[in-house]
Amino acid sequence: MVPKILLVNPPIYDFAAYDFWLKPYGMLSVAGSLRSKADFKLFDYLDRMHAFAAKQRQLESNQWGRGRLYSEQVPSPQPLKAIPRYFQRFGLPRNMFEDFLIREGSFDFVFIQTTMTYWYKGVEEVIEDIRKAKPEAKIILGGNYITLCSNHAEKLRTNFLVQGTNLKPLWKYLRITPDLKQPALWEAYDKLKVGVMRLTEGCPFKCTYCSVPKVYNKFKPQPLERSLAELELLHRLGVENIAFYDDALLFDAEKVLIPFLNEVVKCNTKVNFHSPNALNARFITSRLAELMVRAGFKTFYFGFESTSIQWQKRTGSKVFSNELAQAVKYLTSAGAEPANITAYQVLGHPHIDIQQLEASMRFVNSLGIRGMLADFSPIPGTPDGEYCRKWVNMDEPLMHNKTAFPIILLGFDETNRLKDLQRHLNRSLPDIQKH
Ligand code: B12
Ligand code: SF4
Repeated sequence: MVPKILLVNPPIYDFAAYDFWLKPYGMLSVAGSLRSKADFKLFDYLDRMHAFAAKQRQLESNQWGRGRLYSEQVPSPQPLKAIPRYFQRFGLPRNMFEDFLIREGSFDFVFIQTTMTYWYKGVEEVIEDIRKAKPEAKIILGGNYITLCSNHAEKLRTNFLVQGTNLKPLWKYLRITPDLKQPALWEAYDKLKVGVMRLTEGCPFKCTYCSVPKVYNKFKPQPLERSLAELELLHRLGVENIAFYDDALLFDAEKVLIPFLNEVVKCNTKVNFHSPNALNARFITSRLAELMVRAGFKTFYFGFESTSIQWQKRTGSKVFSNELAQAVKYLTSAGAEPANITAYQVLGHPHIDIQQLEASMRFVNSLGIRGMLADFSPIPGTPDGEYCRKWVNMDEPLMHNKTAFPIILLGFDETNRLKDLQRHLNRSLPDIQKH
């Protein structure tokens, strides 16, 4: 008899959340390695294809498969009481999970996905419900919150924590030999329109605000066959939009992205690709831009952050202004729509004094593309996150909240002023008015 494993993607407790191609990819990848060696059930609180969400018009997907999540207002937790924004619980109602647990038989193991460190309240809720309904089940957590806040997570009532990316202790605990060539367990969804892929792991840069350099040993591509098998599976299941979760999708493109996209073109696979997790403009060449557009890339998100050379040098020299301008030129010449190109800029970074944020916003606007302010989340264990202990208690993960930190650093009025300016700049773009 194979073990029964329940997979849960928890609800989100936050001031804001939006289904920006959100999928529990870490957990689905682990489950994929156990395909046919365990009997799986999935409960994804954020699944907008679920019958409850699918019948609500305000939760409908836009043309690229993104959309609003069902939400209910809840009281702000004590540490965030001073933030003048409504706190909410995003995801399917709690009683639906309770009913699901009553309907289902027993489970040997429950896997719970953790994502942002400041989303742990949703994880606590799921643990509480499982402990009540299925006391026999062994609860296993993995993902970003467990990895970055292991001391905090150890206080939860779990049986096993998977910290970082070494899964050997997990296989030993489960007593199952995995098949690491398998793609993620996408068939666990009854209906699927959006999928996620990752062609690489890690990043060669060392930005001072980012946890990736510490968590992943080094940049490592996935085998091409595994990526193609995952694409084939997603396509077969009816997926129309695929978001890449890579941290450095364009790095070593000759060996990774280009061979993958050449196969996509050769097989004439029709899906829309998206890059919400920020591309590095430095690596876009005219040939790569042309191939990306031809293979089906529709939206392009660049991690830009600042025009200030001083700020860029101090935080890791990931990309400079001329490189962004060049990338935009290559992409638009290849046929990408300027309205679908966005540059992220971090808002509320502790070195904002040298960031020249307004000038950076205007520079992005001058390129004819959208700007998006990415609220800064201080991450424990990173140089910039540790520096933020000056302002917040970093041992309380709720204080890593991205809506909260810029307000704490800059004040409510200044944060709103910069956000209004960004909206105003975006509205001034001719192409964007049409969309
Ligand atoms: C994809 C991604 C996003 C996606 C959404 C992801 C999602 N589902 O919610 C998008 C682009 C929307 C996004 C947005 C943001 N993100 Co982000 N994102 C990521 C990224 C690249 C991957 C996260 C992920 O899905 N990991 C799961 C898989 C893909 O990782 P993995 O290594 O293969 O996982 C292995 C193990 O960890 C383990 N595992 C993982 N999960 C599980 C689960 C179980 C049960 C088990 C057993 C094992 C296991 O097994 C896996 C296989 O080896 C991470 C960086 C990273 N590389 O992890 C940042 C990261 C999580 N994001 C981060 C940040 C800062 C943000 C933003 C705040 C940026 C901004 N200012 O706008 C926003 C916040 C959005 C919000 N609403 O609050 C930070 C974390 C911040 C924090 N305090 O927690 C990270 C760590 C990057 C960084 N800068 O350091 N993000
Ligand atoms: S380039 Fe991106 S993923 Fe890499 S270290 Fe910098 S912020 Fe992190």
